[in-house]
Amino acid sequence: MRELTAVKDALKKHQIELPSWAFGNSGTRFKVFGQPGVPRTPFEKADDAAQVNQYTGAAPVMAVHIPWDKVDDYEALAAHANGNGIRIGAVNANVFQDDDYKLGSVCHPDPRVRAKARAHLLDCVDIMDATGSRDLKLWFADGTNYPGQDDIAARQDRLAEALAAVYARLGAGQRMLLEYKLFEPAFYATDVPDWGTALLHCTALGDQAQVVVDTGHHAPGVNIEFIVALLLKAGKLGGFDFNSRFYADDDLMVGAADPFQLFRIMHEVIKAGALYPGQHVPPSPPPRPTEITATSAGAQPPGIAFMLDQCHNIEPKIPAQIRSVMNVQEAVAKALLVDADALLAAQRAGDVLAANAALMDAYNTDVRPLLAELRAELGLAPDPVAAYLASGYGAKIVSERVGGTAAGWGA
Ligand code: RM4
Ligand code: MN
Repeated sequence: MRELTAVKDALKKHQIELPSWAFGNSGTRFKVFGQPGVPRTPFEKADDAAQVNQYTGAAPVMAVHIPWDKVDDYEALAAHANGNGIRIGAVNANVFQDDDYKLGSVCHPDPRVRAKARAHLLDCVDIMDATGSRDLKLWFADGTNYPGQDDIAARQDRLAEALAAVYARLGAGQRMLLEYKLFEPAFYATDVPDWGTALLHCTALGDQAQVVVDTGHHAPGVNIEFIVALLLKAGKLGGFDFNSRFYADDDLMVGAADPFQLFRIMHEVIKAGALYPGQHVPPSPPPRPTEITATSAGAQPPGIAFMLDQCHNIEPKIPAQIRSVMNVQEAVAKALLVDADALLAAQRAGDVLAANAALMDAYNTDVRPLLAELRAELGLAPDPVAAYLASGYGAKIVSERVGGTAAGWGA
């Protein structure tokens, strides 16, 4: 087991990014059950996100989704967030909720629709400039439902053309994060269905383009940590959209369905020294002559965005976000506890059981007392959910947020 002070120090440097949309109403295609007190504006979403950060001390960033978080003055939104101790994170483009996008956005057969989608993506970069955001996150609902509906290869060319135009607009220090998803809303062929497709596009674009792994966007049984390990090696892992799934893209709380998978993912991140900029890299086997090495970047550059992408359809939203942050922290703490020397020695000796035990010993450790200690060191309550519930904030927003239109994407 690693020294506990080092584990706590690493945890203190690890930051989690919250999705603004988690605080608004959401639902399934069958029904949105509205909750009292949900934000009416992006400013109120930032207030709620700040609560999550206040009680966890680990989530000082809020991603926005445009146009769900459209405001007249983005600098004012960023200043409001800053005043609450958080900052604006990834700007998520939305080119999937307009009638024009019935057959796609940047891959649409009609150049007029493609131009409209591209203009929106460029507007999102303007918003990044105004808010100081580093990341443009792109997820496309593009795809086809029937064989022959459109030309698969031509759609890839249209996608590449749009991505190149937007990439050229990025400023220094800004990144384009491309997210893949197996299916939905398209059912026959999705235009960015997997990490291979995303990686091909990002590699063609350059160092400022990286892949986002949304943990809910794979077929059941896919080994996500394998994908993570390979993207890290290639210097192309830009971020995560964390959530849990039992069936498809369920967007449930991260760590709820499969905390062991989350641990395995974080183990790969920590091995690659990518938990936070400057993370100490544990020992690893010496490289072999044929080793797959990073592309142009040379190594995984610092700064993976550890984002949540979740919806809280039936549970209260702010405590659900707090719980999610805690779940990530528990996985990180366990992964930090892996005895890297023992693991490496067992692997080199071909000792299957000892190697597996090195991982399982860490995973089976109850890290909750350690995290409570960490919070005490940061001047926080040991149980963030209980502290939030006792604060009265939930009742306050229910009584204050009357009138206006509750935020949400509808269904
Ligand atoms: C997509 C994808 C994106 C998210 C939208 C709402 O499935 O996960 O990241 O922004 O949903
Ligand atoms: Mn996502």
